Amino acid sequence: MAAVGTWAFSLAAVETMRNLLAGGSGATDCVQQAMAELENDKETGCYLVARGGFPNKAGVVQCDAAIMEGLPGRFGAVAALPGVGVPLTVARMVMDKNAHNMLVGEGAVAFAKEQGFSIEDNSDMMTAESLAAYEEFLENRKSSSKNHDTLGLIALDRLGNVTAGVSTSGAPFKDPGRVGDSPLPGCGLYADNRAGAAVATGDGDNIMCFCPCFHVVQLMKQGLSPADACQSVIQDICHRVGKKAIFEIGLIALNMKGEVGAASTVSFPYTFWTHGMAAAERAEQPSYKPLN
Ligand code: SD4
Repeated sequence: MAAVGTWAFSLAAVETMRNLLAGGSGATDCVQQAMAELENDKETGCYLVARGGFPNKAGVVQCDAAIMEGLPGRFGAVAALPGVGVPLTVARMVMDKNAHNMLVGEGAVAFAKEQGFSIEDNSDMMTAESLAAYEEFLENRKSSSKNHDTLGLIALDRLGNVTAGVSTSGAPFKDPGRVGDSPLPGCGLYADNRAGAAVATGDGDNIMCFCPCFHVVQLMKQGLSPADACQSVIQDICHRVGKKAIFEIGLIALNMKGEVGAASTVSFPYTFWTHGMAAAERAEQPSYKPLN
């Protein structure tokens, strides 16, 4: 059993997953429940997660979220979804109950309503801070926010099932309808019970061009450790784009032995717990230094 999360603020979520895993919960329930607690918390919205996240250019908080199990074909996602404090729960319902795997915008809203969610006013998704940041954006027409957070979680349960989940309000002040890497399979997340799982965070418009999570999981399948797999993918991206064009991307991976690894183009804090540890801990992955 093991659990990991992106960025330092994921510690509470990894602790939640540790408790649930120890109590016998399945990986998907762990990821969903731990994610929901932080998604719905206005305090963590400033990390670009659901309620309290930054709105788009039109002032509306639109969220992307996805969940993938390590069993083949088990994936669900929503994108550009407004008015729901727990977008990953809707993504899970898409996986479990819808004939399709990804719903966006109005279609995602209609499905969420069908499932019993009430679509909240945008004002309930905002905080005083996100409103102030939006007003500043309207004045300057550019974002002063350098935030590239996003909550990515992975859990490995006692039955050997691995699940990855990602939730984000996306790039601050994005165009309405913009979809980032987070809900795209292989880009923001990937899971395979024969190898492990990976999640990504950072500049989604660039990340989605490289399918980095799929790549990490394939390398783990070939025998690389999570750390070496993440490092190899970051190295490959750096070689392809060159030092000047390198963008923000952080990867974290977990294999079926419960080993954890990360790599990133920026200094990247993450949190993890593996069976035998008394509590979840923080770790810091130093930035990868490209040679060319
Ligand atoms: C995205 N990776 O939508 C996410 C969140 C983020 O700047 O970092 N946005 O691109």
